[in-house]
Amino acid sequence: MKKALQTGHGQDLRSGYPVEGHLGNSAGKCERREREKIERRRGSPSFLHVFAGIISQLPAAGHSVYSACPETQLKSRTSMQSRVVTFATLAAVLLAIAAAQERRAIALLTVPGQGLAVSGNVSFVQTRPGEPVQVQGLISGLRPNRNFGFHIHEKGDISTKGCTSTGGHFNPQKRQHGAPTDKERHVGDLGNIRSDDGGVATISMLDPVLSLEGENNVLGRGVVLHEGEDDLGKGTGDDEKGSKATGNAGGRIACGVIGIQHPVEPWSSSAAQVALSSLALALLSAMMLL
Ligand SMILES: [Cu+2]
Ligand SMILES: [Zn+2]
Repeated sequence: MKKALQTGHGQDLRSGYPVEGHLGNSAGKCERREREKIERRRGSPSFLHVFAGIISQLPAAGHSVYSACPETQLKSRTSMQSRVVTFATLAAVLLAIAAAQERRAIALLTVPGQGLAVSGNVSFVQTRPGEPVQVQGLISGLRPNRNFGFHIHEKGDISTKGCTSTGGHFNPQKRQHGAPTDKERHVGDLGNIRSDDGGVATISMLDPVLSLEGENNVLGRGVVLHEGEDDLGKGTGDDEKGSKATGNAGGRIACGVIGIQHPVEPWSSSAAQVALSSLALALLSAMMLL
C-alpha cells in the first residue's frame, strides 16, 4: 500500500474503506468483524441455509459471503467466478435430467387390413410426470372439411376385429363421455379433429388429463378415429344415452397402438430421476442464496 493512497483520516482512497492504524492489524480486525457477522447470520439456520452451508464447503464454491475487507474482496471475486462455473454445471445437469425425463410415445393410424386409405402418425409427449401431454399428428385420406371423433380406447389390440378390438373409450375413473375441456369426461376423450380441403387433419392439442405414467397412462392403448363427429356428451333426446357413452361418433375408420418412442430405458426409473431433479433444484436454490 502506497502512503499517498491513505488519508490522514483513516480512509483508503482506492477502496473507500476505513483503515485503522497499521494495515496488517486493520486487515486482521476487519476479517474478525466479518467472521463475527457470518456467525451472527448463522444463528438460526433455515432449510435452505443448511444447503447453502453444504455448498460453501465445496472446493469450487469457496468463500460465500460478501466481504467489506479489501483483502477478502479479491478472494471473493475469485470464488464468485468459481461459483458461476459450479452454477452453470449444475444448471446443465438439471437440463440433462429434465431432457431424460421427457417421455414420447407414437401411434401409426391405419385401416387394419385395408392398407393406407386413411393413415397418419400421432405423437404424445410429456415433459415430466404430472405435466399435460402434447398430442400432435397428421392424418390424411379423410373426407374433406369434416369433423371426426378422436379418442384413446382402452385396448391396444387391432389384430382380431380391426379397430373394434380396441374396446371402449379409455375410462379408468368410470365417468361419462364428454369434451376434452369437461371435468366429466373419459380420459380418452380428445373431442374432434377437422380435415381440410385436401382431406388432411392436423392435430395439435395439449391435454391435462392424458398421461404417459400412472393411472391415466395411455401407453399401449388404442387411438381411434371415427367416421362421424363426436357430440361431446351434449346430445339430447334419443341421442342422449349414446352421447353420454360414446359421443355418437359412429363407426371406426382408422386406429393404431400407442408405443414407446423415447426414452428406450425402462420408464419405471422415472421416480429416481424426479428425486435427482429435485435435489439438483434444491442445490441451485441454495447457491442463489449465497
Ligand atoms: Cu372412440
Ligand atoms: Zn368417451
